[in-house]
Amino acid sequence: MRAGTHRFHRDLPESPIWGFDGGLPGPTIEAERGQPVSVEWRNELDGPFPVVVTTAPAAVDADGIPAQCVPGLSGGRPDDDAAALTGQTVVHLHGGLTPAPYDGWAENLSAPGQYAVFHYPVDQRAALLWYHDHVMGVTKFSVYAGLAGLWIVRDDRERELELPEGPSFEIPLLIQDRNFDLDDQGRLTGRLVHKTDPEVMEAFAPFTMVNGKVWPVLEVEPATYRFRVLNGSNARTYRLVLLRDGEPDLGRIVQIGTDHGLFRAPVPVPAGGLVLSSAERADLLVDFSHLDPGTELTLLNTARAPFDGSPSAFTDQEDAADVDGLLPYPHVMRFRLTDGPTARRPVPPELATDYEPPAATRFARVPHRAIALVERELEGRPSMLTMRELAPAKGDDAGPVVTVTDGRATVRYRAVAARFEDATTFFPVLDEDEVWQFINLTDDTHPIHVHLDPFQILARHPIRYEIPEDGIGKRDLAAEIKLERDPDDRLDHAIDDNERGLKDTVRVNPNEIVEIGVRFTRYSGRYMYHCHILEHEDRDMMRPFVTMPAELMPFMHEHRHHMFHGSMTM
Ligand SMILES: [Cu+2]
Repeated sequence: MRAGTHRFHRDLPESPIWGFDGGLPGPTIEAERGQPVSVEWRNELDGPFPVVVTTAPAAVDADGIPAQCVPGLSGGRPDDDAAALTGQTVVHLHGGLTPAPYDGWAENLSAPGQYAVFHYPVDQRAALLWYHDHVMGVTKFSVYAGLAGLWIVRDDRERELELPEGPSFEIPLLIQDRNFDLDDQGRLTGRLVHKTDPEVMEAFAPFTMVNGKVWPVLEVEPATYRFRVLNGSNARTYRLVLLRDGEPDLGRIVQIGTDHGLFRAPVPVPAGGLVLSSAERADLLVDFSHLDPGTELTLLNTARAPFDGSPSAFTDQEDAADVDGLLPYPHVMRFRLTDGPTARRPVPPELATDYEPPAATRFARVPHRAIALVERELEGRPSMLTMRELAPAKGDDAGPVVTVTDGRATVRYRAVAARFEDATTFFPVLDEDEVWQFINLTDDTHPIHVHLDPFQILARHPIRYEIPEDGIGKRDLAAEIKLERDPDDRLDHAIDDNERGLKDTVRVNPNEIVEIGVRFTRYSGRYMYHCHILEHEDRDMMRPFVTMPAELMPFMHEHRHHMFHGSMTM
């Protein structure tokens, strides 16, 4: 990890950045399944922190334009604490089945001049992973400064299917948003700006870049391309629509994989567009054959920010910009057809054979854990977002409780943890199935990422809830949740076809409980799960869990008290 410079657009001056190998994105690492890789992550960062961090004094300017939609500091003061950052790092391989000592625990830091040697077994199916800094409290700044790169795992199954591999027909698309400073004359300086405002604690930057370039053009031949798409933004969720002549042209896209690799069978992308929240991946085959040279296609983002799961309001390209939705420039990139031989590849009808869709019976009687996502508003400071781990309340518990009612049955919970530093309450047993239920009691969609093994999404349930006055305490939580749909709720709470694969990040929408089925394997130790909106993860939507081998559980008996056996909702 080194300081370097990077040109985000040919018309921009060079920007100081921090990057792996001094570049942005970092070098793409390709690894073969079953061939372990060791990386010496050397921290050689120096010089000042390359990003100006600020909070605009007002959410909108005198003309009513949101501060986050324009470059510059919008009258905000540069944050002195961020300017004083010296570059402590710890690298996490997102999606890696990594032993705990090498997983990038957020508090195990390397200072400049120090290094960490991490051993990655790479004993996992082919997938697009990514590595990025994961430092406690300031991941939002170090990833924004450039500390992220791609890691591709290859395996034999993909080769059997003869999927495009490597240049020129397999291309990773790392999508991120960035903002830049202005000089006294109002010209863009290239200096990176991380700007929030009094109403929005996440940075939703106006300029979209792909692989480090703002609004790039990719020349493509009339052939089938494989795009490995990753949303590496701090907070922004994208809903990607491919346009030709201003009309949606999604039919030429087939999705063959997600976070942890191939689906069982290809699926079309959702009619409204491909939704990717922070850290989600999509493996796409796009058929450009039979398009004339010179044809241009545009990739557009139609998702408002902050994202709340609302369906697409997109009608046409001309009015896709939505400044109130913090989307001043919906443009992502363009594809331009060149001359070349037509090379259409058939899409294999059967892809992965190494996993089954989750059977209801498999997960009906296994341990269930419940986590409530809550936002605690604070006077004069940004909100505190936390994940409240819930444990069954005792019958005589008179304290604040969370009740979940499904028809006649009511389950009562008590919040037992809120902040990262609170005592660990989750001790999953290796090689045993579990169900984790994420209960969203906020107005935004949270992409929840679980380290170590992938999971499958079992259900999305619509809910209505009430939180009494002062119901959200520092640790305590009181809420009445009903498993029923609010008549005003516009979300369908469906599991999309392209979410029915092996995932490591799941969108938990407002008014919704998401259930995932997970089984941790192989590695015992201390891991993390968290919201992948980096501004949320840093404050304080992240919690530890400890995986334990079964033979140790008789000696750790009390850890089993924090869960239900069996279902509360199914
Ligand atoms: Cu979040």
